[in-house]
Amino acid sequence: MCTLPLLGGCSGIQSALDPKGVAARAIYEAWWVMFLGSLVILSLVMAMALYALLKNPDHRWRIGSSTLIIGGGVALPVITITALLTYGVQLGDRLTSPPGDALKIEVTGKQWWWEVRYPDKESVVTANEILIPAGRAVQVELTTEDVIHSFWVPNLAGKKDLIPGKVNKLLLQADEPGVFRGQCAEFCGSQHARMAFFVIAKTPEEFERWQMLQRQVSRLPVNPVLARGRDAFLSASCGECHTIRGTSARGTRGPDLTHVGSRRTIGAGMLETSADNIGIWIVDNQRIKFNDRIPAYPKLDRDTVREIATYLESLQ
Ligand code: HEC
Ligand SMILES: [Cu+2]
Repeated sequence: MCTLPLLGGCSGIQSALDPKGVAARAIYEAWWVMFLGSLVILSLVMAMALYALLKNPDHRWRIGSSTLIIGGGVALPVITITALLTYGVQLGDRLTSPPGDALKIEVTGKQWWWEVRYPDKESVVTANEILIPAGRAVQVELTTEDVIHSFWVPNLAGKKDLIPGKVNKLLLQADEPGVFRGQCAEFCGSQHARMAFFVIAKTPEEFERWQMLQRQVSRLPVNPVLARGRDAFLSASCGECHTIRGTSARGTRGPDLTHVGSRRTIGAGMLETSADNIGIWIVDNQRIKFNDRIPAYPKLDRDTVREIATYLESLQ
């Protein structure tokens, strides 16, 4: 009974047993093949053990014959493991080699967030959010700027490490539009568990529209509050680490904020995007994500923080 609540983890969000894409379905199949296969073998072994324990000793020779020992102990494992290996290698190929016309997306792991670039559309750079067109194969090229991370969106694909100096490829394809949560799956430092992201599958038209918007430079402030927010952002040297295209902010150590207001969350899944939460993040990010590479700004006065936050939220 006590395992019942655990089974709840087998469905829905971030579950490999609820596949919503091509690669995830192949892995799901493999999971069942291995699970059922091991169940058959376990039952056989258990049946023989029970036979040996409970049957009259005079009959035990039946399961001790050398044919059975060589057949079951050598031949059977060789055959099943070879079959499984062939199946596994073929499956692995299917999961890593997408078709030639696949959309390319570059993802770089950083302590502790994800930078996402669309190399076909030079200026599209975002963070912790990967928009893809549903139904189309996407080749994600994974690398890291610091330590090893691991990219895992269980509903869509297998797990793949991001390794310094190396580019790993992964096929991502969603059947239908939807939002799929992903998570760094390799311990990469103290805030490893707070390194989430979302893959958002859109219809091809919505995806095109999104890309068009993302290519544009940042929105101009349309009222004095937003203008003060932008100026405060620039004079607080946030631009040392952040880029807002269309302003003098060109830093690259933190996420590109040109369209930060259009993202679902900030801080790699930590807070929902809203002016209030951006304000909280600016003042208190070291409490939200201790040791993170953004300094906290407890000394900025409340009004300034609110103006910066309102400005950033307006960057749709
Ligand atoms: C020393 C570099 C640095 C400076 C200076 C800096 N940031 Fe950041 N900022 C970062 C890093 C790194 C992250 C990513 C943190 C994470 O998600 O773990 C970040 C994240 C953010 C985010 C969340 C973005 C997202 O998409 O998740 C906002 C908003 C933000 N910073 C605003 C500011 C503001 C406003 C200032 C100036 C008051 C500022 N930052 C100064 C490095 C910096
Ligand atoms: Cu990580």
